[in-house]
This record gives sequence, C-alpha cells and structure tokens, in this order.
Amino acid sequence: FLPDPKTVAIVGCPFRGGQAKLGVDKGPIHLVEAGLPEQLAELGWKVQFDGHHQFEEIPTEDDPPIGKLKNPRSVSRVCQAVAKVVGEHAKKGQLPLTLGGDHSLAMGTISGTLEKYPDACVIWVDAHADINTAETTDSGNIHGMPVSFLLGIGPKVDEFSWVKPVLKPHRIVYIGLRDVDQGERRILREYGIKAFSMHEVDKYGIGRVVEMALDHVNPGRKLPIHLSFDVDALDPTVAPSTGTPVRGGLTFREGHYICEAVYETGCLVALDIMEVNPSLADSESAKQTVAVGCSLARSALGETLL
Ligand code: EXY
Ligand code: MN
Ligand code: MN
Ligand code: MN
Repeated sequence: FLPDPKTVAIVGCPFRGGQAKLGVDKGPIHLVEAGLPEQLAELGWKVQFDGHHQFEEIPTEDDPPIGKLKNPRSVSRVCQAVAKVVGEHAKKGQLPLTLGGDHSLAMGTISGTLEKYPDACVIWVDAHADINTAETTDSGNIHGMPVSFLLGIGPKVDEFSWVKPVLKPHRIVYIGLRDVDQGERRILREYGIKAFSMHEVDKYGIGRVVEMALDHVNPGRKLPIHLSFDVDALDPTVAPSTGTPVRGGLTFREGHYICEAVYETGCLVALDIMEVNPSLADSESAKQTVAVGCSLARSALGETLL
C-alpha cells in the first residue's frame, strides 16, 4: 500500500484529556527522546517528524461534562485535529505512527486512516475494549469509549458529530482483553465483535490467536491494517508505567509477536502506540515502559530477531 521510499510520519500527541491522570501527555516526548525516530531510520524508513502537535488547550472550567463525559470539547477538538493530520499523512502515502497520549486519540487516528483507506481493518491490542458509550460509561473517561464513537453506536453526542461511523463491527478485532465492563460485554455480543481475551491467548498461544484474528478481519490479507496498540495490553511487569494497568497481560514476546506478525502481512498502513505514562511508577519502570513502546513500534515496522 505504501510507495517507495517507505516513509513513516511520526505524529506526537501530548494529550491526556481522555482520562484523569497526569503525565500521559509526556509519553510521546519520552518516546521521541529515547531515540525512536533514529531507530526507525536505522530500519530503513524515511522518517518525517515535525515536532509534537500543539493542541489548543481548553481550560477545564470552560469544558464541563456533557452527561457523564469528561473534557468532551477538549477531547473532541484534539481528536478532530489528529484525524486531519493522520489523514493527510496517509493520503501522501506515508504511514502515520501516532504516539499517545491517551487512547481517546484513536477516535482521531482511525478516522484519519479510514478517510484514505475506507476498507481498512483495525487490530486493537488492549487490556480494555474501550467501547463504552455515553450511556454505559461509569467513569466518564473518554479513553474508555473511542471504539463506540467510530462504530456510531450509543446515544449521539453533538460535540462529536464530526466522528463518522466509518468502522464496521466486522472490521475490528481485539487481542489481550481482560478488563471489560458489563455494558461493554453486551455491546461486543450484540454487534458480534470478535475479541481474543487473555483466555484465548493462554488456550491457543499467541501465534494461533494472531492468525485467527487476521483471518477474521482480513481473510485474504488484502485489506489495509490499522494497528492500535495500548501498552496496558502488556503485563504490568513488562509495561508498568501506564494509567490503567491490569495484571495477567501479554508477555514481552507476545506483544512483540503481534507487531511482527502484522508487519509480515505487508498490510500495515497506520500504527498507534498509546497510554505510555512516564510519570507513573518509579523512573526505572518509566524507562522500561518507554523502551517497550519503542521496540513495539520497531517490530511493527519490520525489525526482526535474525
Ligand atoms: N472500562 C473503563 C472505563 O471505561 O473507564 C476503563 C477504561 C480504560 C481504558 C484504557 C485506555 O484503555
Ligand atoms: Mn506531521
Ligand atoms: Mn485503550
Ligand atoms: Mn487499556
């Protein structure tokens, strides 16, 4: 799908409005400072990085909740801007690599990808399903909701009317789930959305799980793939510095295997690395988590072990 020379456009998104913890906005800065652009160049990619994106801040007092949703205007505007940037890079034939920031940003990244590739499928790697609606959400944190907006399910929220229901339920598959709310379980069942939880990873092994996931969303390996990787999919021993860690996650190798296998399809057109929060846990843990974020990106962009 990508013309030569293969170009990756790094979209740094220092944004945290989709959840309450401080520090996740520093994720992209740390990932870049750890040398990610140079590492990708080393793999043979032409790397375009023109600084982290500057978002117009909306003061909290000007952004009161809409229903239960917290920071709705701020999240909406940032995601709309991200959709535009990601869409523009994709239209130029570049592979947008979005560095979060919290996972609400995927509302923007996937909207951008689907503008250029309307039949793209999404592989969502996460401990969580991020598919709550304005009705089912308990926390009101929008990073737990981006998928429902992309599918166009749940009550309409005017502020988010720019998000088009571009994603079809059979074009998304989950890997790594282990903390899914009751309302989310109902939605997954109702819409027949395929999900491989940690139970299936244990049962079949990661190799079979990735193969089954690809068979579901991309049967002939002909469709473009958007890989949205939340580092909390990894076990907290592997990626401790993240806002909503859940034990019993993917091992270091399982996480990297997913990225390697997606690269091998030759179909990857966009990648998100989300929820790295260097302010959480001690500084060694933060370093480890940032390093894992970088190595997941390298694996998805072609780094091999031999
Ligand atoms: N399901 C919970 C909620 O909606 O608040 C937790 C969501 C955590 C989302 C993290 C980003 O993946
Ligand atoms: Mn850019
Ligand atoms: Mn997530
Ligand atoms: Mn998560």
